[in-house]
Amino acid sequence: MKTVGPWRTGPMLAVLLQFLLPALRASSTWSQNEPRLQLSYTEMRSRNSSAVFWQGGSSGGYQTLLLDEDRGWLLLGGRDHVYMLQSESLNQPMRKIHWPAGREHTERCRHAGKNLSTDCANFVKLLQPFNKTHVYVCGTGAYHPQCTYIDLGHSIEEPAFTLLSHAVESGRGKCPFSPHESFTARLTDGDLYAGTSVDFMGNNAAIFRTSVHSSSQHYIRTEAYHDHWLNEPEFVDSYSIPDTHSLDDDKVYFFFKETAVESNQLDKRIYSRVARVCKNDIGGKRSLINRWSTFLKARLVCSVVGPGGMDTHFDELEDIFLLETKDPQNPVIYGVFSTSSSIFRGSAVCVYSMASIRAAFNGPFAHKEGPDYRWVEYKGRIPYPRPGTCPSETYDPLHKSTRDFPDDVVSFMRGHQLMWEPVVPIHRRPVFTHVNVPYRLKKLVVDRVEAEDGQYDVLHLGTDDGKVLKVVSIPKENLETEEIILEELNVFQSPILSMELSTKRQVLFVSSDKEVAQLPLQRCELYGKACADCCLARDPYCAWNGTTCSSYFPSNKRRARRQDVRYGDPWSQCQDLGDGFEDIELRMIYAVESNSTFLECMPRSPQATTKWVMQQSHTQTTRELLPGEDNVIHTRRGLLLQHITSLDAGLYLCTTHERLFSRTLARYELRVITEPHALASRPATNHASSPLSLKELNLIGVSGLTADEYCEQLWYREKRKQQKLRALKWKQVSENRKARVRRQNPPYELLQ
Ligand SMILES: *[C@@H]1O[C@H](CO)[C@@H](O)[C@H](O)[C@H]1NC(C)=O
Ligand SMILES: *[C@@H]1O[C@H](CO)[C@@H](O)[C@H](O)[C@H]1NC(C)=O
Ligand SMILES: *[C@@H]1O[C@H](CO)[C@@H](O)[C@H](O)[C@H]1NC(C)=O
Ligand SMILES: *[C@@H]1O[C@H](CO)[C@@H](O)[C@H](O)[C@H]1NC(C)=O
Ligand SMILES: CC(=O)N[C@H]1CO[C@H](CO)[C@@H](O)[C@@H]1O
Repeated sequence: MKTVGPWRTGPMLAVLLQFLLPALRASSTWSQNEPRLQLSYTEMRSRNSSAVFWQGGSSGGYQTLLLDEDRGWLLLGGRDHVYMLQSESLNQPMRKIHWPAGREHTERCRHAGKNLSTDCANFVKLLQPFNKTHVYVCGTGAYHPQCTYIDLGHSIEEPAFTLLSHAVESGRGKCPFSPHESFTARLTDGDLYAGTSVDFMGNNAAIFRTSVHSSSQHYIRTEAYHDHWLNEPEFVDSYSIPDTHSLDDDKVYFFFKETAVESNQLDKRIYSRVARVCKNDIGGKRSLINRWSTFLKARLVCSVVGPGGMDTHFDELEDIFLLETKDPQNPVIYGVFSTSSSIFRGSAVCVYSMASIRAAFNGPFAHKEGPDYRWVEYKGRIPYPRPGTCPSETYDPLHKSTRDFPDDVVSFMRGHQLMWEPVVPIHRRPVFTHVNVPYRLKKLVVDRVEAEDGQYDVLHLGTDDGKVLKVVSIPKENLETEEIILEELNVFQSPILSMELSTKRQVLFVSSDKEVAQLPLQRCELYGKACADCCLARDPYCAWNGTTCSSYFPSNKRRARRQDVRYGDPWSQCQDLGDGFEDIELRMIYAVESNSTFLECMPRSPQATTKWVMQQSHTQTTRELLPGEDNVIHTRRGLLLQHITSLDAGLYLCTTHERLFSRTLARYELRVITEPHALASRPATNHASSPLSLKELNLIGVSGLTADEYCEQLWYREKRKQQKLRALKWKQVSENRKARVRRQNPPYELLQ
């Protein structure tokens, strides 16, 4: 879409609209629920967010994290440096290694027109465990990639943490030249599997296997410059996953996006892919020498069905998380995707089973044929052994290695890398969609959490504007899911580049270019001080323990812990639901006729709706104040009454409603003063609430402000005043408490 000339605008627009309209239409029906808890950038840095920030290194470029759960280390790769932090707390002393690029490479990089500070340095892109004592590390080396080992030693307390500078080797095929290139690599059994480019310009990208432990220069790769192998790929992730009980069947899976050869569109379309190779692939004998002879790829689909039956695709893979299960052959694959469109912004999370991925690779091949040379399902003869099968002596003694494959298998592999069937997500739809927001989801980790009523996969999502979202997707009866955004944390002001989850320490590490943050997985106490708040939040990490909302451990005594993730029903969980009302005192408000006043009532959760009920003094009739009535404006923070008349005098009750639960938040008695001087002679009141002063009343009714600005002003004024009064009132409230009748049945009796 970037390169469209004006002459193509017509058809382009048509294509675009055809693609976009169902999505836009659908988006209005998607629930864009508000996060239960939202912490701003400043709040995140206040003490009660319990986040720890690390800016200890000045190098920046923190793209790479490696967590060692057992030894409590967090390795961090930056510009010209590797840091060793303590995963217990980032505040503890750190160690660092300085590993710059060679001077001649820095010079050459600069002469080639690259930027000294953002390009021509050694950006550490890879940190992979090698053996018990060593970590394999690669950096871009000012467009001259290099790799070596870091020796951690045997001691946990006194780690060696030294770079083996004598063992530095070329990083070609292991690490990209550019620090900005998306890249993946996985070290397994002494071999490094990498998706990277091997040239200065980044044009020659491939999936490589290079040997790390031997000095051999041997490598194997995808064919260069053949767009049906790989077409402008952007690599995302890679994993080694066993396929059967036989080691011979072990495969490495790659996740990436690329320009789709098969899409047949006027414009370039990006598709997401999963590809795989056999670990024991050593290439062909007469053909495909040093090339994969088992490389296959399939499209990874993440889409929602629009109202017209047309799918909206989230085509651009951003990140993959592999959730391990008891069965090593069948981890659960989580992917986060975004839309390709620059107009319609949206992201989605889809979940794939290994079974569906294997099904695609065992299904039909795709093939380009026919007079119009289109991609179709291949229906011809498939040679034996089936292309993509790993050679295994037990399976067929004639095929000990890929070099023993018959010629027809090898030549079939040359022309058939793409599978016909795509991989579809579990339940054929995303578990989470997030559209029409000004940011994209970029990173994801998933935590499988034991809750009182079952297991939940909690998603921690990093955005391109520095937020971390915590989301839980709750299955409902009809295969639908309910998506709840539990938290939105504004951690950084720049994109999240990397995330690591420590289940052992129950923290999440996230990095941006300049900083690293350590975030506890829960902030239960911020959901509220009542059992109902805790329960309504539906956070699998949190439960009501009788006194506070605090983190839930399944091992705790069951009865004492109150949690209901599935339904979030306080009636079933919380005993003392009168808690809200007992402390709600009746506040007296005076207003001058024909002026305005504001009654504050702020719901404790953004997911709650507010209702106002009023009992008129004159008539004693009770009615609900509906939005759209003449002189009332409902705002998120309360009720604005304009052009007050004596008919507005009376009792006002604010209740909030969330699913089946409702509670009272505020009660007011509004008295209307017809003559301002009456204020002076007004008899002293015993009431806790003090009336507005004449000066304050003068401020009300100001014109020239928008309703919002006006409310904002009133709200802050009211808030300041309330804070002053609170201390005083509290004393009175406790004195009056005994005398107060406890009401059980809201709402109308509560008005007195
Ligand atoms: C954090 O604590 C401060 C004072 O200790 C308080 O004013 C603020 O409301 C708290 N923030 C949250 C989100 O609870
Ligand atoms: C290099 O990049 C930095 C940061 O983007 C910028 O401030 C600087 O001007 C650039 N230098 C050159 C020589 O382009
Ligand atoms: C780990 O690998 C390094 C680098 O090859 C080697 O020097 C070291 O002896 C190995 N350590 C163990 C425990 O195998
Ligand atoms: C509930 O949790 C809080 C905070 O963790 C703790 O202070 C309190 O003692 C706990 N109460 C009970 C009854 O366990
Ligand atoms: C007593 C009081 O505040 N009166 C004000 C009501 O509003 C008008 C303007 O709308 C002001 O002029 C009054 O002073």
